[in-house]
Amino acid sequence: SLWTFAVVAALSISSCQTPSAVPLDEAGIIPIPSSIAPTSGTFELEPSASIQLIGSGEDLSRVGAFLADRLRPATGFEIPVSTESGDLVLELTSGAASEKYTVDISSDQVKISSTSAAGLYYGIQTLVKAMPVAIENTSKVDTDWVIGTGIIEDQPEFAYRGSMLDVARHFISVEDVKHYIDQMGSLKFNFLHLHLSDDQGWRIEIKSWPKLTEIGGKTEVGGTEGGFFSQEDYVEIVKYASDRFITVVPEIDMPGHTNAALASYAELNPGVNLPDGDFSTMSEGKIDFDILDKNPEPAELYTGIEVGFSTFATNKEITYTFVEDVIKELVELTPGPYIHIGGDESHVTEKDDYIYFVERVQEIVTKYGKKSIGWDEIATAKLAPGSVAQFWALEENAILAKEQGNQILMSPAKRAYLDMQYDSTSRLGLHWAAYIELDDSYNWDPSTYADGINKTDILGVEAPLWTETIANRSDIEYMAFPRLAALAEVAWSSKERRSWDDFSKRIAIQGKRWDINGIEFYRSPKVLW
Ligand code: TNX
Repeated sequence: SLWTFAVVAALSISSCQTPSAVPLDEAGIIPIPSSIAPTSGTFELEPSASIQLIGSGEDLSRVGAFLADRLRPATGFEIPVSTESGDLVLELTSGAASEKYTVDISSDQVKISSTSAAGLYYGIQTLVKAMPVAIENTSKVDTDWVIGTGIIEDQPEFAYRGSMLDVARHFISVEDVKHYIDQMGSLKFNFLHLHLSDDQGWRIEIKSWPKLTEIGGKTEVGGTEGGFFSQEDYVEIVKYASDRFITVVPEIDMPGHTNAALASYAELNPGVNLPDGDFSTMSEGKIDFDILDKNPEPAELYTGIEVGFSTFATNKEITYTFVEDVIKELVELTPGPYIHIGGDESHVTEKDDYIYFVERVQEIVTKYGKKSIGWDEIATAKLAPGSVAQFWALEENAILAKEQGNQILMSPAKRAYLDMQYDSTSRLGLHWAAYIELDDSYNWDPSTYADGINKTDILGVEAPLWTETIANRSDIEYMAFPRLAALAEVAWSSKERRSWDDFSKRIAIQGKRWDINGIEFYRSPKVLW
């Protein structure tokens, strides 16, 4: 009949056409780019596809190889990389290096351009998120690799976009750190802060003070076996991160949060504390000054989750010898500009002693050519030029930093802490700061969050994952995802471009990617997954 003919004709016409693509602005790109201008065509990645590099340098070849490696497993295509004309073009343009990039998708070519390799890398991440989610598969999928045409222009809102892993409360293996770095890279984060020491564990080998890891690295929260990174492990992490344009910031938390070091070396302990002016109980009313010089007992290893009970002896030279040795070794392994000196919750350090300590430690960091980052309390001391205060709790400390002409890294515990429970039923996490549902981690603006702290005072945004309740990869994934993606967008995208309604749709697409990646993310009830 005529009707059958019409149906058959319609079917055969549609099967002859190029497969349709999702328009670029509905593809689910996270973080949302500065601008997306979709056009109505499609680009299809064919089995013969190749990558063309325009420009020169090792970094360019590296991102070329990265793109090919990213596309090969799921497509099964060969995807050679060369300077010959190709379907996927990576162009390093001249000009001052910036993270800004353009992705120009026409029906016969995709061109990513930037003045830096980092920018090209971000363009690659955007392109991958514009492709069908099947690209996440690690083995060949038979499908049409089609994307919508158009132009994407993009650049980050903040220079520092970070996440922190607390490898001290529970040790995290090199393999799991790398897995986390992969996700960070795909979300355009550029700083990984490693919290390498705390009361419950010392996690980085220091050759001049070997007992730190021999003793202080043994245990972790709950009394299970701890662990530590050898210097080779640490270098491997630094390299893996740097290949993804991520800079490692190592933290040695001090003078509080130091029980593991105090258990390893008795001489770092404050020892006998004479109450000011009250020596009446000393033998025959005479002060036995000898006792002040005697080595105190080492602290006991600690596997609980209380904070604020430990402190280095801030008045002994040995402490500064120790700190200098540690910083010196760390600096040799750390190409990035920052050393994080902790400084939080030093509740048993006298205020004056705390200030003296923080100022001296900053001097050591400066002497070795690096800048200090510290938790916001360090702003109660005199900050060295270029030191950064990491805001987590107290606005007044952020103001102190600003008044000294120093920048602030925004990690408000009520929004940016990945260890906070989503709600009272979350199987892991703490809730001393807040319950943080996905929309809470998304709906805030770093530039207006703290009174008196404006965009120009802010270096960037960091999402810390404390691990008191988090013991393995599955726990990390449940707490970090999907919130890490929300915080990536807070750090990268402008306030004008961000909208929860739109993000909630894009994160559902990201969820399909995570499912393919085997990432056990939290299925927030705020999203139609
Ligand atoms: C406070 S935030 C801490 C950490 C804990 C965290 C748990 C900060 C600078 N200090 O020692 O792990 O709360 O949420």
